[in-house]
Amino acid sequence: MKLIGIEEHFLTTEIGAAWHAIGLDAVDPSVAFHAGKIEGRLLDLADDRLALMDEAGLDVQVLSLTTPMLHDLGPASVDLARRTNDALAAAVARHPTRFQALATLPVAIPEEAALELERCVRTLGFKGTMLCGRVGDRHLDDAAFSPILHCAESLGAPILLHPRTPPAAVREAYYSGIGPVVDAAFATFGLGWHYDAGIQFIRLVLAGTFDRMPGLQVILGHWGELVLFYAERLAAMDRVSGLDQPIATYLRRNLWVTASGMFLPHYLERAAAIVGADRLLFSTDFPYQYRPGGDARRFLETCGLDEPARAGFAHGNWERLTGQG
Ligand code: GRE
Ligand code: ZN
Repeated sequence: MKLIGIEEHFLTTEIGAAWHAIGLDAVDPSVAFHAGKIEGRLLDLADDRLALMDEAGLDVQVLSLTTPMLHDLGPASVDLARRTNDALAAAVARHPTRFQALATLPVAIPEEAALELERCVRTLGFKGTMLCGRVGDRHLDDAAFSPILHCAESLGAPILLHPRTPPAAVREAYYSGIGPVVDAAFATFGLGWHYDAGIQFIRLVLAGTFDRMPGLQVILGHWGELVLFYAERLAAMDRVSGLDQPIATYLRRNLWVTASGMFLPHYLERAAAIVGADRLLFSTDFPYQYRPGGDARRFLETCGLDEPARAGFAHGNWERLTGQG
């Protein structure tokens, strides 16, 4: 059975250098997570990556830039995004059966970002885009970003809404004072990232984004970035939300959920109960969750879904979402 991973990351030396040039390593601990062996794996878009995919049993990687993307890079990100997307398109062209692509956007300049998304999907054949939530102190539901969301909706291009490190004031208030190393982990992969991404999605719902753009499709990683677990509490806001639909409706109509390398059948079961098994997408979150021994393929085989749902999870749901095949 064909297995497609839809959250699989890369980095370029140019973007790594641009992060360092603005001192992002001092502000965002996630930059340090991309160093050493991980960096080597992020930078490679050729044989080494293909060998690790073979080992994991992954046929296709849908490639996206790693966090925090270009969110902090300002106007320079316009040209940087174009160069990054062109380089990614060349890698996909070299291995068209093994790689697909999500666009890297200059989100801080939303009109340019919308144009670049259109170029990537229409001209380069990309399948959608990834965004890392807020840009500076503006959340994704800010009217400034509506050109990007409208463009994604009209192209039928999904948005993978990825975690990023919470803003400094939130880190200071909630994720500090235990010890520098633990604080950084707590604010990022330990918990902070996941609240951040989940909250960005719920903000889009509550701001009426999906009433204005009923066709917009968003993907959350890590089985729904915490918010799905609390679907019943979220639904209690229906009485006050003023939205066209109950919140549960947006979860079944506008949301898709991916594994991000968390190979846990109970999480899958919970996500399927909320969004539907036909909205589950496979991913390994390469290279961060890479473990030797072929566990990606093994999870597919032991995940508890029946055969048709398993085929959807492995490839069919992604192909349907992105109009392939
Ligand atoms: C991710 O992209 O999900 C990620 C990182 C760095 C460390 C762990 C992780 O970017 O899951
Ligand atoms: Zn990721």
